Amino acid sequence: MKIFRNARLRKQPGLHDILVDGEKTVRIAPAGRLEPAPEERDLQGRLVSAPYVESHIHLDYVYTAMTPEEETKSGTLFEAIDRWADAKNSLSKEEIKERAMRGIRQEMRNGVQYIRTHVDVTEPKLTALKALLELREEMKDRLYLQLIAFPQEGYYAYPGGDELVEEALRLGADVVGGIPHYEFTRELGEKSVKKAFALAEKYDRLVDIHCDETDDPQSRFVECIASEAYYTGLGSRATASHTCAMGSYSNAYAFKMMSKFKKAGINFVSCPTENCCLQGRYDAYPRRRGLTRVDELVKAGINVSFAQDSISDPWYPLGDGNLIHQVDFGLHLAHMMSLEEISCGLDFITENGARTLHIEESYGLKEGGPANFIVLDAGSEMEAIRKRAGVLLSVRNGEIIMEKTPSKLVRDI
Ligand code: 17E
Ligand code: FE2
Repeated sequence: MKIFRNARLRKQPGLHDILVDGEKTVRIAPAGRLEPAPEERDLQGRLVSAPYVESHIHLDYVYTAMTPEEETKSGTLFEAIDRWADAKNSLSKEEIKERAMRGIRQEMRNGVQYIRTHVDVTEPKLTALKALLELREEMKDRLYLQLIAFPQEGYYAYPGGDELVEEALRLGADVVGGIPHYEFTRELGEKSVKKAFALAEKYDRLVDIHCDETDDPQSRFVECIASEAYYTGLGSRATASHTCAMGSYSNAYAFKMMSKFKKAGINFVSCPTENCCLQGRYDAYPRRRGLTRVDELVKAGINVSFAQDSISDPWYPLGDGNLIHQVDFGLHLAHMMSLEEISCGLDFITENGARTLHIEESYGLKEGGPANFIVLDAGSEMEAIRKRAGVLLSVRNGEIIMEKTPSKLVRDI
């Protein structure tokens, strides 16, 4: 038995004590009411949250940012995809595992315990997928890792892409991916979305599609995802990632679609730092922000999570796996600055992400649930977001798997 005392819980007044027995959270009581336990720890009023959920990253790409001669010059998505196409065929499984593990460690040091990663399967040997399947198994006690069979170069734009996605599902990928805006035509993009949903039905998997990652307001594959999710009944098992073009749609079209999204029950993932850097590249001023309509989706009651997308790859040279930065950027770029919106900011990287991953049942800090939680270096949600607070402690199945000391002012002004 262990007690973590004086925790500030999200969205609840006062302080609480958390009693852990083995791998489970057995009681959460107002502070001071629980009998002493053999192991105790005073959290001193710090904010406790369910662990962070990384709902969109490319772990096979991390730490591949190019040398200066090779770096992506235009800053656009399409140049980065071309660069990656040149580089990827010579990578070994061991090298991918080593980099992906560095990415995982970086994220876990910042409070992440659940990751959904895209894995590029447009490579004939499926080397990256095999690397990530091994890591999923090796890490399973410490990390929940979900793998997306993601055809970076398309189902059809890459010859045999559709068959490689299916082979990846047979090998054990959890989620079907796609990239309709990269196919040659609207028709082929539509066909790829239909294929993704057909595969999800055939293999009983989730769907998460890179969708409309462009400023082009003509890119409307999000309607195909909503329609397929609705008519197949896959609903909340489906996710549209990026949907940047929604920031450029007319209000009339966006308004029509909001009710369709709601009916279909699909999830959205926005990657604030990545989207604002990759988009707007063909604009002079005024320059678009590149994000989907986060505030409007949230107001319409549609699930949105924020995610990292890249750590140092041809798409984006920065990124540190600390998801509170995505909340900070996302709230700013989406104009979500009311006290209520800021206080709910952590939802984007916790419970909203868990809904997207379809893990709500086992997720969250609750009596009878797994003892998985993190402790932030802040006394409230508002303070956590304002200071972009770090994570000091990560507890998984009752064990402390990561611990940091708070940063300390050694000499004041
Ligand atoms: N691939 C893609 O299509 N879009 C991205 N933002 C990244 C990889 C990082
Ligand atoms: Fe992505």
